Amino acid sequence: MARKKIALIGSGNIGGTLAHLAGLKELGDVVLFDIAEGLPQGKALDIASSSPVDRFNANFSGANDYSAIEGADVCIVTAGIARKPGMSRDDLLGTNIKVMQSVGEGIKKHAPNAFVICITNPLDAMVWVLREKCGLPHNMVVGMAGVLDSARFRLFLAEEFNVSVEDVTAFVLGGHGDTMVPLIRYSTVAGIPVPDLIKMGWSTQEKIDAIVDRTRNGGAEVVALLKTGSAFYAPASSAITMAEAYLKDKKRVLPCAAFVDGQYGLDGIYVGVPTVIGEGGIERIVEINMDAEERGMFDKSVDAVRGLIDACIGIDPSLG
Ligand code: A3D
Repeated sequence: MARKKIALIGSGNIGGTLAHLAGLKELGDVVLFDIAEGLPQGKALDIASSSPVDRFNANFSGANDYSAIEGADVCIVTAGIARKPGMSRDDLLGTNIKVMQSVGEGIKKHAPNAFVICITNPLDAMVWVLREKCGLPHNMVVGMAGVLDSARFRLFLAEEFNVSVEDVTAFVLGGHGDTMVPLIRYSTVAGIPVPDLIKMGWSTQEKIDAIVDRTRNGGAEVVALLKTGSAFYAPASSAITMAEAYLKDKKRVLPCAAFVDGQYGLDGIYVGVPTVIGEGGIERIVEINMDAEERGMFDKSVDAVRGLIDACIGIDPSLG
């Protein structure tokens, strides 16, 4: 059986980490693509040189021409610019729309059957633009944000409760930004919902509210510390989890920026919702019950995403 082909479009901090993880997990052969000459080739050679040491079998190559991604099974897109301190994700919009144009055309021509995972920010708007530009079916184009946001939420909850991160599940809905909706009611330690843990005296509402706030600002906290860019280890792990769910038909239930059309009363928008990822790409969108307060937060988040999409159409009227 031929190995799967994974194309990484953008070979910066996240792209390089993705390549390394894809190798370590033997998900397939990896092509790194970037507009910067030498960068994808250098990272490909460096990671390939670690394969005899870490004992994994995968071919790595670097390219500056889209023909190299021909026939890819998975494309993970990180091309564009990342945040620096003081920048919001939305500040990236103008530059990254143009990048999505060329990436979309490259995927359309060379990898029309791929499962495409977008990471470029501002995420919910960029995955929408990328889908418009590449024209692939909506179920095959998805944005990575919820896996990362819920991982941050899980980490902070595990630290608060002094339990293993493995036993904490956490739930995050909505857009990837300050309006994201971490849902306490659906977050658990080994099945025990967080509100029950508060009643059991494991924490207080105030402390959990502070954790929700920290989760919403988790990306900015890393940006402020790094000073030269944004988070890349956890974003790469999160996207690899999604790619693996697709390649191995795992039917994982993962929160992703998926195209929602009808569900949640929404009409054709990319936003963070629980999904099932398997060989069919986004096979299902899971519709959960929200109380009035949760729905209010979700609607606010959806409005913020719509605002970004309108801004994209303002910059590139062909998107309208
Ligand atoms: P960085 O290390 O700067 O890498 C980006 C790469 O894209 C660079 O190597 C560029 O040369 C390359 N590039 C620029 N324009 C093009 C183009 N037209 N075609 C191909 N390659 C191009 O950034 P990064 O890897 O740290 O982050 C990548 C993106 O992910 C940024 O937009 C971040 O904001 C975003 N990001 C998203 C999340 C989410 O949770 C959604 C988290 C962290 C970062």
